[in-house]
Amino acid sequence: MSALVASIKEAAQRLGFAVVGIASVASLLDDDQAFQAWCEAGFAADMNYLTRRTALHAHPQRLVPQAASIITLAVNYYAPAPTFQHENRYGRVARYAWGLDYHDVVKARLIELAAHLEKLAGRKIQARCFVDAVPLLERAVAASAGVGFFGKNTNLLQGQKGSWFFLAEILVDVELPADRRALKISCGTCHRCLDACPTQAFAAAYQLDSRRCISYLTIENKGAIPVALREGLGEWLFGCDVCQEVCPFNRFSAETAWPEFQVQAGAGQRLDLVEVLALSSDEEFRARFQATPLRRPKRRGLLRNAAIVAANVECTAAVPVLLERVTTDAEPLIRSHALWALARLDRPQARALIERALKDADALVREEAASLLADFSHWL
Ligand code: B12
Ligand code: SF4
Ligand code: SF4
Repeated sequence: MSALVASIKEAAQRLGFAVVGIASVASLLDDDQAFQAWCEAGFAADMNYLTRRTALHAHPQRLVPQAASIITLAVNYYAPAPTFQHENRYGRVARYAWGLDYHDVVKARLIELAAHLEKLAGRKIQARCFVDAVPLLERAVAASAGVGFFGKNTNLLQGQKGSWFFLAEILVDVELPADRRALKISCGTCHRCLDACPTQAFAAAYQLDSRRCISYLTIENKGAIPVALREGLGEWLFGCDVCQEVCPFNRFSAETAWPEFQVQAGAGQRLDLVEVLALSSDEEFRARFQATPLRRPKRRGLLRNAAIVAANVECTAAVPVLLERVTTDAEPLIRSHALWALARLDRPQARALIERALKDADALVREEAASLLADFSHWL
């Protein structure tokens, strides 16, 4: 290892990065093929930011032409918490979103690390700092430098530390010797994650069909959640951790050193569904979830999810607020999902509202009502 790389790694570890590697900027040809095939199969669902510029993702130098090396980093976000219980009242938040928004938190420390590198290099450098949501196969870049290996659940895993970590990169115009891929380590014959997925989202090992993944459905998806998948969401209000929770590599996860990812720093592990469903304006929503990843699906997306989870966990305390959403909410997405939830929690009240919803101004609500009416005729 060169003295410069050793100093970079030391500085990164001081700043709280759990693993640091140096990756080459060369195109990742096998990953390119896998990525193109994945998009063509429709597995990217409607995430246009993935399918819009497919020529970039596996080619770091197309993304940042002046880049000569990539510093690839892992940030442990594993925070301790009691076992989740829904108590007919709470929805569950995926672990990565318990604390503050990692985009902002991690980026700040990447910038510090880049400034340090500039001092070490003894000249002005060009450095671009990325965390998620960038047209780059972050896992493939990290894997190429031995930061982890691909699990069958498609997450990047580390043999000793599991998969509860974010990935981040600094693309620099400084030439650094690249690390090698880690020693051969793999899932072997294990297939727990593939079996445990509540919505059968794995088309095969290493291939996730986002259209069925709860993480996609509750966070990235802007529209309705398909009726056939709603029960499969179970208690998951935001994201999903099932395929990581069952993974044997996660048995020995160590606690994060970043206070920003502790449960009390942000929205936490669970949310009161009645409280979420009572958020009646975008301003209230933004104030409640400021600086956390839960802002991503906006009020309309989070309340859509909350309505489904309320029905799934039999949260009868939510009936009054669901009635209010169905009758007064300006968002058709919320009105339609609240109606679906009411039909499960309070059939007599829902019956009357379905008649009304058949004449709703919005087609989404009318369709939901018509499909519920058809269900009702089966139940009667
Ligand atoms: C789009 C996206 C999603 C989508 C699609 C997920 C997916 N599997 O692609 C959705 C919304 C579903 C999602 C969910 C989650 N995401 Co996400 N997501 C992304 C994003 C923005 C792009 C991923 C991408 O390019 N996918 C395209 C496909 C083709 O890539 P891939 O699945 O990695 O496929 C590779 C391998 O399968 C491999 N491969 C193919 N065949 C084979 C065969 C063998 C034998 C092997 C070894 C490999 C292999 O080649 C492919 C190309 O490299 C990245 C950030 C980024 N820019 O990379 C974060 C990222 C992947 N997500 C992340 C996280 C934390 C999550 C969630 C855990 C959040 C949650 N708890 O709800 C879940 C996990 C779900 C899961 N099982 O993957 C982290 C993952 C960190 C880690 N340790 O791996 C990332 C890296 C963000 C970050 N910077 O930290 N995500
Ligand atoms: S995040 Fe949940 S829904 Fe998505 S693949 Fe993993 S277990 Fe399945
Ligand atoms: S659960 Fe098993 S198959 Fe899935 S990622 Fe973990 S080790 Fe691999």
